[in-house]
Amino acid sequence: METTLIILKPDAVQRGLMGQIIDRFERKGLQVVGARMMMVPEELARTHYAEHEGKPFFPGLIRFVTSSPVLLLAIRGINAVAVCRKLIGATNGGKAEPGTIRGDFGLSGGYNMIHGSDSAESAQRELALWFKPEELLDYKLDAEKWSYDPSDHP
Ligand code: IDP
Ligand code: MG
Repeated sequence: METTLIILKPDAVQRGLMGQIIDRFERKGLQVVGARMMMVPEELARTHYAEHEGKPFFPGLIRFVTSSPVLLLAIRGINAVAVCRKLIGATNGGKAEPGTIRGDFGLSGGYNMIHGSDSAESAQRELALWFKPEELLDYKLDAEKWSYDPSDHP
């Protein structure tokens, strides 16, 4: 089991897409183990996106993610990091495949609605950055026995 960090960015919240996006994860069979809305402090945004510091879009990205509330989600499942990235689709909504979240709901390169950790290491770093340990809940999802074959489990 893997847990990944998802952030519904200000455009998703403002466009009223939170429910539809969460639905994509739930209907896939993934488990929501943490959720919180917040205004993002600039320092936290800079730390989260540190790998992009110095790129031309960086100042606009920081302005964007700090401009209005975001919804943080921690999503758990087998291979959750890769599964979520696949559900999210390519960075630019205009190029993302139909059927993905970005491909179905957006057109923009920057205002692309959602962040998902890109590796298991990023997920660990980012979950620690955004959530307190006690905010990540360990609970049994009863439907899980119908979402996974016993042989799916490592
Ligand atoms: P990702 O979110 O698909 O992992 P990254 O390359 O890690 O994409 O970029 C982080 C975020 O920075 C993107 O989700 C997007 O909001 C923004 N971004 C990336 N590239 C551009 C760009 O070329 N123009 C404007 N914003 C960008
Ligand atoms: Mg990225």
